[in-house]
Amino acid sequence: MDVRLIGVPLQEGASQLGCEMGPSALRVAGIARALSSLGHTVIDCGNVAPRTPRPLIHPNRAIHHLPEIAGWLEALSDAAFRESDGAMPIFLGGDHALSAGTVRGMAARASALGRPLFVLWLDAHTDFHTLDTTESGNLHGTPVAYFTGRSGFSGYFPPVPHPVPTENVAMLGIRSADPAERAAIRQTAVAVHDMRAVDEHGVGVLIRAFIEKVKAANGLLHVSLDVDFLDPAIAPAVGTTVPGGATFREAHLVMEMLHDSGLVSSLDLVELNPFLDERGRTALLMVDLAASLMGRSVLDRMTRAG
Ligand code: HAR
Ligand code: MN
Ligand code: MN
Ligand code: MN
Repeated sequence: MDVRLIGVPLQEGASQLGCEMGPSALRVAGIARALSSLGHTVIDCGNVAPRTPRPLIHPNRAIHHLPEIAGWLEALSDAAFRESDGAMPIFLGGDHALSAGTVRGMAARASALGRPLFVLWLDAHTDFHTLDTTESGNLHGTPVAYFTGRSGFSGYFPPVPHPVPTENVAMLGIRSADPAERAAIRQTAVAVHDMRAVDEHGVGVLIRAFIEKVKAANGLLHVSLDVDFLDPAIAPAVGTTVPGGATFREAHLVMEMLHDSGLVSSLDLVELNPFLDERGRTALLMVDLAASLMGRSVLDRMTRAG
């Protein structure tokens, strides 16, 4: 497979500084080597540069860095569309606000191919705030509401010509949602699998059902992996840790099943804050998970560890 690595040194969507270093840490952790050793052709496209911000003032005064994020989204959407032409883009984040742009671009790609886009959101958080409902004002809490076409973004973020239908979105690992997000998401068809569902059914059952749905619709599948999907004990390098996350085994199983499905068109690796890491272990784990998604088997992993 042709793989394109696209660095997104965006940090203004999060409250804590440091995600800007995420693309470098993923590169240092060996993402290009890990994927090319699996037989993929890997091109590192370097980092995306944001558009020059234009002044934007929103009545919700809590919002931080609205002009900067809006400038990123146009550039990211273009990059996603361009680099998904016969290739698989992997976005090296960068905070989760970047997914507003990458999913917008992939939705344009899916539309050009005449296929529906599906999104798997692996996260502790639902990221379903609108510009009106966010109380923290941190825009990494808004991408899913944006790319599913909720109102309240127009005039601020780029228009959404191809909103992802909410029935095409599944979330896994959820254990933190603000009251406004809960109320809004209940009105939608988003499949929200929280950690209770994971405990009760296991990730295998939940992921298999979603994969079957994507397969039946001949869809493209965009996967968005937030570091805080993982338990903080194995992935400390994130500004918004929430206890009780996915284990090493659960996360790898998800990646392996996604690989077997052959449906994944694009991937975000987001929220890695190397400033908070311990000797690079979170960056290495994210690379390891990306390699599982791209076809590394358990036997390969055992060989490497041994
Ligand atoms: N819902 C909270 C807020 O809007 C926390 C959002 C945190 N988001 C991320 N990405 N870390 O999932 O502030
Ligand atoms: Mn700030
Ligand atoms: Mn997130
Ligand atoms: Mn999160």
